[in-house]
Amino acid sequence: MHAQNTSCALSALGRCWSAAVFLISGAACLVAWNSTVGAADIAVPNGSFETPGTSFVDTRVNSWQKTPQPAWYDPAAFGYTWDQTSGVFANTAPGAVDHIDNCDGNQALFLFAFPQAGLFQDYASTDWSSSTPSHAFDAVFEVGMSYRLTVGIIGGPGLAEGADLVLGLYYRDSLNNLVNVGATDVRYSAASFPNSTHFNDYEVVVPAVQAGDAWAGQHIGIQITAGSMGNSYWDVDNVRLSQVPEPSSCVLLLGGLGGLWLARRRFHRPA
Ligand SMILES: [Ca+2]
Repeated sequence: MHAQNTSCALSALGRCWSAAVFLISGAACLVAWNSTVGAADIAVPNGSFETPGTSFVDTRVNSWQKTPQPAWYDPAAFGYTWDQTSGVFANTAPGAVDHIDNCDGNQALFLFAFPQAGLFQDYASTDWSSSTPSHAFDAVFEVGMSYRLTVGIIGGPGLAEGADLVLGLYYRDSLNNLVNVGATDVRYSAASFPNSTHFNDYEVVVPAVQAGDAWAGQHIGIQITAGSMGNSYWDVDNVRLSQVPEPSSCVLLLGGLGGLWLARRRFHRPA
Protein backbone atom coordinates (compact mmCIF):
# COMPACT_ATOMS: atom_id res chain seq x y z
CA MET A 1 0.00 0.00 0.00
CA HIS A 2 2.76 2.33 0.95
CA ALA A 3 4.67 1.45 -2.24
CA GLN A 4 1.54 2.08 -4.34
CA ASN A 5 1.06 5.51 -2.77
CA THR A 6 4.69 6.33 -3.47
CA SER A 7 4.23 5.26 -7.09
CA CYS A 8 1.12 7.42 -7.44
CA ALA A 9 2.92 10.38 -5.91
CA LEU A 10 5.84 9.98 -8.32
CA SER A 11 3.45 9.67 -11.26
CA ALA A 12 1.66 12.87 -10.23
CA LEU A 13 5.02 14.59 -9.81
CA GLY A 14 6.00 13.46 -13.30
CA ARG A 15 2.80 14.88 -14.80
CA CYS A 16 3.32 18.17 -12.98
CA TRP A 17 6.92 18.30 -14.21
CA SER A 18 5.84 17.68 -17.82
CA ALA A 19 3.18 20.39 -17.56
CA ALA A 20 5.68 22.78 -15.99
CA VAL A 21 8.23 22.16 -18.76
CA PHE A 22 5.53 22.71 -21.39
CA LEU A 23 4.31 25.96 -19.84
CA ILE A 24 7.80 27.35 -19.16
CA SER A 25 8.94 26.53 -22.70
CA GLY A 26 5.82 28.12 -24.12
CA ALA A 27 6.32 31.26 -22.06
CA ALA A 28 9.98 31.45 -23.09
CA CYS A 29 9.04 31.08 -26.75
CA LEU A 30 6.41 33.81 -26.54
CA VAL A 31 8.82 36.18 -24.79
CA ALA A 32 11.52 35.51 -27.40
CA TRP A 33 9.03 35.86 -30.26
CA ASN A 34 7.51 39.10 -28.99
CA SER A 35 10.93 40.61 -28.27
CA THR A 36 12.12 40.14 -31.85
CA VAL A 37 9.04 40.78 -33.99
CA GLY A 38 9.06 44.29 -35.42
CA ALA A 39 12.61 45.00 -34.30
CA ALA A 40 14.47 43.75 -37.31
CA ASP A 41 14.83 46.55 -39.84
CA ILE A 42 18.08 46.26 -41.80
CA ALA A 43 19.71 49.55 -42.77
CA VAL A 44 20.23 49.91 -46.53
CA PRO A 45 23.00 52.44 -47.26
CA ASN A 46 21.53 55.38 -49.20
CA GLY A 47 18.26 53.47 -49.46
CA SER A 48 16.42 56.79 -49.83
CA PHE A 49 18.78 58.18 -52.51
CA GLU A 50 19.51 61.30 -50.52
CA THR A 51 23.21 61.38 -51.45
CA PRO A 52 24.94 62.99 -53.13
CA GLY A 53 22.75 65.98 -52.47
CA THR A 54 21.55 67.82 -55.55
CA SER A 55 19.29 70.73 -56.38
CA PHE A 56 18.26 69.14 -59.69
CA VAL A 57 19.82 65.86 -60.92
CA ASP A 58 23.09 63.97 -60.46
CA THR A 59 24.01 60.73 -62.22
CA ARG A 60 26.23 59.75 -59.30
CA VAL A 61 24.38 57.54 -56.81
CA ASN A 62 26.19 56.85 -53.56
CA SER A 63 26.38 53.26 -52.29
CA TRP A 64 24.75 51.72 -55.39
CA GLN A 65 26.52 50.15 -58.36
CA LYS A 66 25.07 50.63 -61.82
CA THR A 67 24.56 47.71 -64.16
CA PRO A 68 27.18 47.55 -66.94
CA GLN A 69 26.28 48.86 -70.38
CA PRO A 70 24.82 45.95 -72.37
CA ALA A 71 26.10 45.08 -75.83
CA TRP A 72 22.88 46.16 -77.56
CA TYR A 73 23.02 49.72 -76.22
CA ASP A 74 24.34 52.41 -78.55
CA PRO A 75 24.73 55.79 -76.79
CA ALA A 76 24.83 57.61 -80.11
CA ALA A 77 21.50 56.11 -81.15
CA PHE A 78 19.75 57.02 -77.91
CA GLY A 79 21.47 60.29 -77.13
CA TYR A 80 22.48 59.32 -73.60
CA THR A 81 25.53 57.66 -72.13
CA TRP A 82 24.70 54.48 -70.19
CA ASP A 83 25.65 56.30 -66.98
CA GLN A 84 22.95 58.87 -67.70
CA THR A 85 20.19 56.24 -67.60
CA SER A 86 19.94 56.60 -63.81
CA GLY A 87 20.68 59.12 -61.11
CA VAL A 88 19.34 60.99 -58.13
CA PHE A 89 17.02 63.97 -58.47
CA ALA A 90 15.53 66.56 -56.15
CA ASN A 91 11.81 66.66 -55.56
CA THR A 92 10.16 69.88 -56.63
CA ALA A 93 8.64 72.34 -54.16
CA PRO A 94 5.24 71.67 -52.63
CA GLY A 95 2.58 73.08 -54.90
CA ALA A 96 4.52 72.43 -58.11
CA VAL A 97 2.58 70.38 -60.65
CA ASP A 98 5.17 67.60 -60.57
CA HIS A 99 5.78 67.62 -56.79
CA ILE A 100 5.86 64.09 -55.39
CA ASP A 101 3.59 64.13 -52.36
CA ASN A 102 5.15 61.21 -50.46
CA CYS A 103 8.85 61.41 -51.32
CA ASP A 104 10.95 60.13 -48.42
CA GLY A 105 13.32 63.04 -47.75
CA ASN A 106 14.10 65.43 -50.59
CA GLN A 107 15.42 63.12 -53.28
CA ALA A 108 14.67 59.94 -55.20
CA LEU A 109 16.13 57.90 -58.04
CA PHE A 110 15.21 58.13 -61.74
CA LEU A 111 15.77 55.13 -63.95
CA PHE A 112 15.21 55.12 -67.70
CA ALA A 113 12.94 52.33 -68.90
CA PHE A 114 15.73 50.75 -70.95
CA PRO A 115 16.21 46.99 -70.67
CA GLN A 116 18.96 46.10 -68.14
CA ALA A 117 19.34 49.67 -66.87
CA GLY A 118 19.48 49.48 -63.10
CA LEU A 119 21.36 49.46 -59.82
CA PHE A 120 22.35 46.90 -57.24
CA GLN A 121 23.97 46.78 -53.84
CA ASP A 122 25.55 44.03 -51.75
CA TYR A 123 28.67 43.35 -49.69
CA ALA A 124 30.92 43.26 -52.77
CA SER A 125 29.35 46.03 -54.85
CA THR A 126 30.93 49.43 -55.48
CA ASP A 127 29.73 52.90 -56.44
CA TRP A 128 30.95 55.79 -58.59
CA SER A 129 33.43 56.97 -55.96
CA SER A 130 35.67 53.90 -55.75
CA SER A 131 36.32 50.55 -57.39
CA THR A 132 36.96 49.08 -53.94
CA PRO A 133 33.85 47.78 -52.13
CA SER A 134 33.08 49.64 -48.93
CA HIS A 135 31.34 46.55 -47.44
CA ALA A 136 28.90 49.00 -45.83
CA PHE A 137 25.97 46.71 -46.61
CA ASP A 138 26.92 43.51 -44.81
CA ALA A 139 23.60 41.82 -43.97
CA VAL A 140 23.37 38.07 -44.62
CA PHE A 141 20.50 35.63 -45.13
CA GLU A 142 20.15 34.11 -41.67
CA VAL A 143 18.65 30.67 -41.21
CA GLY A 144 15.18 30.90 -39.67
CA MET A 145 14.60 34.47 -40.89
CA SER A 146 12.26 35.60 -43.64
CA TYR A 147 12.99 38.81 -45.54
CA ARG A 148 10.86 41.61 -46.91
CA LEU A 149 12.03 44.28 -49.36
CA THR A 150 9.75 47.28 -49.84
CA VAL A 151 10.35 49.94 -52.50
CA GLY A 152 8.38 53.01 -53.55
CA ILE A 153 7.80 53.14 -57.32
CA ILE A 154 6.38 55.70 -59.77
CA GLY A 155 5.78 55.00 -63.44
CA GLY A 156 6.81 58.09 -65.43
CA PRO A 157 4.47 59.93 -67.81
CA GLY A 158 3.92 58.09 -71.08
CA LEU A 159 5.42 54.77 -69.96
CA ALA A 160 4.36 52.02 -72.33
CA GLU A 161 1.58 49.75 -71.09
CA GLY A 162 3.17 46.56 -69.84
CA ALA A 163 6.66 48.02 -69.35
CA ASP A 164 8.23 46.35 -66.33
CA LEU A 165 10.73 46.94 -63.56
CA VAL A 166 12.18 44.04 -61.56
CA LEU A 167 12.90 44.24 -57.84
CA GLY A 168 15.06 41.42 -56.53
CA LEU A 169 16.79 40.06 -53.44
CA TYR A 170 19.83 38.03 -54.48
CA TYR A 171 23.05 36.38 -53.39
CA ARG A 172 26.28 35.83 -55.32
CA ASP A 173 26.98 32.22 -56.26
CA SER A 174 30.45 30.67 -56.44
CA LEU A 175 30.87 32.07 -59.98
CA ASN A 176 29.96 35.59 -58.78
CA ASN A 177 26.61 35.53 -60.60
CA LEU A 178 23.82 37.52 -58.99
CA VAL A 179 21.14 34.92 -58.30
CA ASN A 180 17.69 36.13 -57.29
CA VAL A 181 16.24 34.47 -54.19
CA GLY A 182 13.01 36.41 -54.64
CA ALA A 183 11.81 38.94 -57.21
CA THR A 184 8.78 41.03 -58.05
CA ASP A 185 7.96 42.16 -61.56
CA VAL A 186 6.40 45.63 -61.36
CA ARG A 187 4.33 46.06 -64.49
CA TYR A 188 3.16 49.47 -65.63
CA SER A 189 -0.42 50.24 -66.52
CA ALA A 190 -2.17 53.59 -66.53
CA ALA A 191 -4.67 52.12 -64.08
CA SER A 192 -2.04 51.04 -61.53
CA PHE A 193 -0.08 54.29 -61.87
CA PRO A 194 -2.76 56.98 -62.31
CA ASN A 195 -0.23 59.78 -61.71
CA SER A 196 3.51 60.36 -61.54
CA THR A 197 3.49 62.27 -58.28
CA HIS A 198 2.87 59.51 -55.71
CA PHE A 199 5.03 56.50 -54.84
CA ASN A 200 3.31 53.12 -54.61
CA ASP A 201 4.99 50.46 -52.48
CA TYR A 202 5.97 47.12 -53.99
CA GLU A 203 7.42 44.19 -52.07
CA VAL A 204 9.67 41.20 -52.47
CA VAL A 205 9.21 38.50 -49.82
CA VAL A 206 11.66 35.69 -49.22
CA PRO A 207 10.29 32.92 -46.99
CA ALA A 208 12.22 31.66 -43.96
CA VAL A 209 15.75 30.65 -44.94
CA GLN A 210 16.42 26.93 -44.46
CA ALA A 211 19.82 25.53 -43.48
CA GLY A 212 20.07 23.71 -46.81
CA ASP A 213 19.34 26.78 -48.96
CA ALA A 214 22.22 27.86 -51.18
CA TRP A 215 21.81 31.44 -49.93
CA ALA A 216 21.88 30.57 -46.21
CA GLY A 217 24.64 32.64 -44.62
CA GLN A 218 25.36 34.48 -47.90
CA HIS A 219 25.36 38.26 -48.14
CA ILE A 220 22.08 39.88 -49.15
CA GLY A 221 21.90 41.82 -52.38
CA ILE A 222 19.23 44.23 -53.65
CA GLN A 223 18.69 44.95 -57.32
CA ILE A 224 16.39 47.32 -59.17
CA THR A 225 16.41 46.78 -62.92
CA ALA A 226 14.28 47.96 -65.82
CA GLY A 227 12.99 44.98 -67.73
CA SER A 228 11.74 46.36 -71.01
CA MET A 229 11.80 49.40 -73.28
CA GLY A 230 9.20 51.79 -71.94
CA ASN A 231 9.85 55.10 -73.72
CA SER A 232 9.88 56.91 -70.40
CA TYR A 233 11.32 56.42 -66.91
CA TRP A 234 10.69 55.02 -63.44
CA ASP A 235 11.14 56.85 -60.15
CA VAL A 236 12.30 54.84 -57.14
CA ASP A 237 12.55 55.79 -53.46
CA ASN A 238 12.65 54.57 -49.87
CA VAL A 239 14.21 51.11 -50.21
CA ARG A 240 13.43 49.24 -46.97
CA LEU A 241 14.57 45.80 -45.87
CA SER A 242 13.44 43.87 -42.81
CA GLN A 243 13.93 40.41 -41.41
CA VAL A 244 11.35 38.52 -39.40
CA PRO A 245 12.06 35.45 -37.25
CA GLU A 246 10.22 32.37 -38.38
CA PRO A 247 7.69 31.51 -35.63
CA SER A 248 7.33 27.90 -36.71
CA SER A 249 10.31 26.75 -34.61
CA CYS A 250 8.45 27.78 -31.44
CA VAL A 251 5.21 26.33 -32.76
CA LEU A 252 6.95 23.05 -33.53
CA LEU A 253 8.60 23.00 -30.10
CA LEU A 254 5.30 23.66 -28.36
CA GLY A 255 3.58 21.06 -30.52
CA GLY A 256 6.23 18.48 -29.74
CA LEU A 257 6.16 19.14 -25.99
CA GLY A 258 2.36 19.12 -26.03
CA GLY A 259 2.41 15.75 -27.77
CA LEU A 260 4.81 14.33 -25.20
CA TRP A 261 2.64 15.61 -22.39
CA LEU A 262 -0.52 14.06 -23.84
CA ALA A 263 1.26 10.77 -24.50
CA ARG A 264 2.50 10.71 -20.96
CA ARG A 265 -1.03 11.36 -19.63
CA ARG A 266 -2.43 8.54 -21.74
CA PHE A 267 0.36 6.20 -20.59
CA HIS A 268 -0.49 6.80 -16.92
CA ARG A 269 -4.29 6.74 -17.34
CA PRO A 270 -5.88 3.69 -15.56
CA ALA A 271 -7.44 1.13 -17.91
CA1 LIG B 1 14.40 59.82 -50.73
